[in-house]
Amino acid sequence: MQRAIELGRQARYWSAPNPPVGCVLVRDDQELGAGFTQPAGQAHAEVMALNAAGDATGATGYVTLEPCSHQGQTGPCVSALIDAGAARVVVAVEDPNPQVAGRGIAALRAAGIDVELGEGADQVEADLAGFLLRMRRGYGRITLKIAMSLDGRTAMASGESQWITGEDARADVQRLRAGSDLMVTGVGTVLADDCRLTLRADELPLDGDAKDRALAHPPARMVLDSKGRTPAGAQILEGGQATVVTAANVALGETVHTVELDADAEGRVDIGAWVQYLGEQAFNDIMVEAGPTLSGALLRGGWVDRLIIYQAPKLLGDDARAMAAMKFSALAEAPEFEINEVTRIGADLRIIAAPRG
Ligand code: AOF
Ligand code: ZN
Repeated sequence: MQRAIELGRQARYWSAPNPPVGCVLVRDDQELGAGFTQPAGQAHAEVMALNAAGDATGATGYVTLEPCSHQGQTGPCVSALIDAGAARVVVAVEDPNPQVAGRGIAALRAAGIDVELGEGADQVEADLAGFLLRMRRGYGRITLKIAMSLDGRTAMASGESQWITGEDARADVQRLRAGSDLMVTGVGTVLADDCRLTLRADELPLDGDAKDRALAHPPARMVLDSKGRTPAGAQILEGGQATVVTAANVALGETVHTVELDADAEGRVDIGAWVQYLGEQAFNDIMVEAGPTLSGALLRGGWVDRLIIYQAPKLLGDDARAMAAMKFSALAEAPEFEINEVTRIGADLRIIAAPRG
């Protein structure tokens, strides 16, 4: 299973919206074949492993996610495993996709195959978090990434913010972007930084095949821009790939992919409507890199599943901008987080936290 988990991780930069699954086929302690999920619409992990194995009669299959039972863009993996003569299948996590949801395991058992569930489940729950959340609640994982100073500031009063953190932290962000399906920012950041939210081949700290897979499947990009203020010449619009989400009928030009969603009481894009749209678009991992307005709206509304903070050993002073527009009058109102990981990245710290409770 550990090897299947490692294989699944090799699919993480390119399988979306399909989850990155790994599979190993074993007989008499010999590996017969192994594989991981190919890009959407192509072979699943089990099919890759079966193709590599040739004959799998009497084999045990280790799979990180319950094999699919449905005819999707590819044929059901359970049929492939049954036809190949597998004797036993060890599954880490049940697939919450309503088209599968236990039916894969039931079909294997009905065909006389022994099925074990749960080995490696904790690791796979973490690796497939975005996909599993989307299937269980309707939209994927929302990660908010912030680069800040030791005193919690994210830009000077002038808006200057390039760069607070060092080169290593920025390279780490490139890797996080590669593992996301969608990058999101607010129009304020587009106006202040003219950000692109792209992957940069020369800055991406991956090698060989992993780098090729990441660059072949870069994340989609999106600007939340309620009133349609994104300038026609903004770098993020170059190439016509980015989506601009507005809360009003605004014309941004024929080449700009614009989506109009419901407005909230303040005339801003309603976050609930936006999140529903993200679910419809099947994004598993959504990463937000934004200024205090959008970051504040997401944090205040409790929409952030994961906070990734890069903290640089600098002090920007109290004229500098806070990470999120929020006001509380008592300590009891302050949102609380649990820190899951602290890592040194070059001269900076990376803190990964999740809302408490
Ligand atoms: C598997 N093995 O490696 C993966 C699975 O549209 P399709 O046919 O590609 O099916 C996509 C669904 O299949 C996806 O939503 C998820 O439920 C499952 N992913 N299943 O047996 C795999 N990646
Ligand atoms: Zn499948």
